[in-house]
Amino acid sequence: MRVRGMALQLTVIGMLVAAVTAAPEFPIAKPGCSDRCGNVSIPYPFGTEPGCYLDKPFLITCNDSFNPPKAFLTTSTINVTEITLEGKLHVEKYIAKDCYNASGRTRRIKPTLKLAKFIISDSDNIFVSIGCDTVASLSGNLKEAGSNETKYTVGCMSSCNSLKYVPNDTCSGIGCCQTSLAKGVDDLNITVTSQKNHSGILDFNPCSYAFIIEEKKFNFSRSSLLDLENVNKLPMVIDWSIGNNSCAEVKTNTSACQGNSTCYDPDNGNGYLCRCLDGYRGNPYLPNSCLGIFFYRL
Ligand SMILES: *[C@@H]1O[C@H](CO)[C@@H](O)[C@H](O)[C@H]1NC(C)=O
Ligand SMILES: *[C@@H]1O[C@H](CO)[C@@H](O)[C@H](O)[C@H]1NC(C)=O
Ligand SMILES: *[C@@H]1O[C@H](CO)[C@@H](O)[C@H](O)[C@H]1NC(C)=O
Ligand SMILES: *[C@@H]1O[C@H](CO)[C@@H](O)[C@H](O)[C@H]1NC(C)=O
Ligand SMILES: *[C@@H]1O[C@H](CO)[C@@H](O)[C@H](O)[C@H]1NC(C)=O
Ligand SMILES: *[C@@H]1O[C@H](CO)[C@@H](O)[C@H](O)[C@H]1NC(C)=O
Ligand SMILES: *[C@@H]1O[C@H](CO)[C@@H](O)[C@H](O)[C@H]1NC(C)=O
Ligand SMILES: *[C@@H]1O[C@H](CO)[C@@H](O)[C@H](O)[C@H]1NC(C)=O
Ligand SMILES: *[C@@H]1O[C@H](CO)[C@@H](O)[C@H](O)[C@H]1NC(C)=O
Ligand SMILES: *[C@@H]1O[C@H](CO)[C@@H](O)[C@H](O)[C@H]1NC(C)=O
Ligand SMILES: *[C@@H]1O[C@H](CO)[C@@H](O)[C@H](O)[C@H]1NC(C)=O
Ligand SMILES: CC(=O)N[C@H]1CO[C@H](CO)[C@@H](O)[C@@H]1O
Repeated sequence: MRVRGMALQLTVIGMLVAAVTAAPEFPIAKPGCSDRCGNVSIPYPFGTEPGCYLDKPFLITCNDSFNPPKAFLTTSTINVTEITLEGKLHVEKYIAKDCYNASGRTRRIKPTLKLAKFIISDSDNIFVSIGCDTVASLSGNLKEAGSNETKYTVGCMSSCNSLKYVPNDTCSGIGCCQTSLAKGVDDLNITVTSQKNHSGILDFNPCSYAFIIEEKKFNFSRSSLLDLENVNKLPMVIDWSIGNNSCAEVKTNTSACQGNSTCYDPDNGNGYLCRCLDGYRGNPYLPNSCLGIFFYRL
């Protein structure tokens, strides 16, 4: 009997989970506001039109001249692919390259990224450089609460004259090097250069590459040394939060967290985030949105 009861309970929970993950069953945008741009859902505090977003950093520019339309962070060229209510913004970022052929340099790209308000996620991303004649560096500004910005630099160097020394499928330091990021980076430059113009290795590695990438989406194989020449952008994660003050500093009544929700401090950067109380679901930044999960009919 008890076993039967438990099995039934499990089924009910299974159905609930299915019902909850199947569709966004609660409104995610303010009434009268658009909640998508092409394939990207836009939950408040983000929004695409005046009156639809919390304040300037949360503006998403939706460009309809693309099909499907593309979402950009504020008025920048930073391409947004996903926004989560848990404080993550998934974007696409250019990779740094220094490319050669037998006559010399053919192409050099040095991307910079300056975020007005948000922070590059140190828990989701890594810094990677790839190449067999490669010196890469990342220099960034660290923003810490209550102090001035400080600069930090990390570098990676790798050199290999034959593909056979490059382990396949692991970023081992030979032909591929990776490091973690510091907390609080909001502004960075990535540079990559070669020392010998890739001479003698042009057939399997014509370019040096460096980039920040979402760790989960990173895969290295020997063919990356060649194939990345044709890849321009890779996915990266940005941490967003509201305002400049922590939950403790924001008075309960002035925080943007609405009914049936609670305030919490992000792991990275200033500001605060909101979350529906346990057993409630909705957009905690919208009034009357966090409702008990039994409100949602199976
Ligand atoms: C994006 O939307 C288009 C139609 O608007 C659809 O064909 C395509 O599969 C979608 N892509 C993704 C990755 O969801
Ligand atoms: C949309 O993208 C096109 C092509 O890149 C560009 O010319 C145009 O200025 C963009 N429009 C807006 C509103 O950003
Ligand atoms: C934006 O990201 C999408 C999805 O990855 C990509 O297909 C597209 O080329 C990017 N657009 C621009 C303008 O960078
Ligand atoms: C190298 O590339 C340049 C332009 O990208 C081209 O003009 C030149 O012919 C190339 N040299 C060789 C040896 O392929
Ligand atoms: C690399 O190529 C540049 C021209 O692109 C040339 O000035 C330089 O001398 C070359 N260096 C080496 C080590 O071959
Ligand atoms: C990045 O480069 C720009 C222009 O070269 C410079 O003004 C800025 O201070 C650099 N930022 C960092 C974090 O090094
Ligand atoms: C920040 O910089 C300003 C001016 O450069 C200086 O007066 C102040 O003491 C610095 N604050 C900290 C916390 O280092
Ligand atoms: C390296 O790994 C890739 C991806 O797993 C695989 O497709 C390829 O065959 C491997 N190459 C060698 C030389 O083992
Ligand atoms: C946060 O601080 C920045 C710069 O100090 C300021 O421009 C901005 O208005 C502040 N934002 C809020 C919501 O207080
Ligand atoms: C918040 O608002 C409620 C009702 O308006 C009031 O009773 C309470 O004292 C306020 N709390 C603070 C910390 O301002
Ligand atoms: C809190 O949740 C309850 C139960 O779902 C709902 O009746 C109530 O309106 C919610 N309150 C707010 C302020 O959203
Ligand atoms: C960084 C990198 O090499 N990413 C590659 C991982 O694999 C996918 C699909 O195989 C490629 O599209 C990426 O470029």
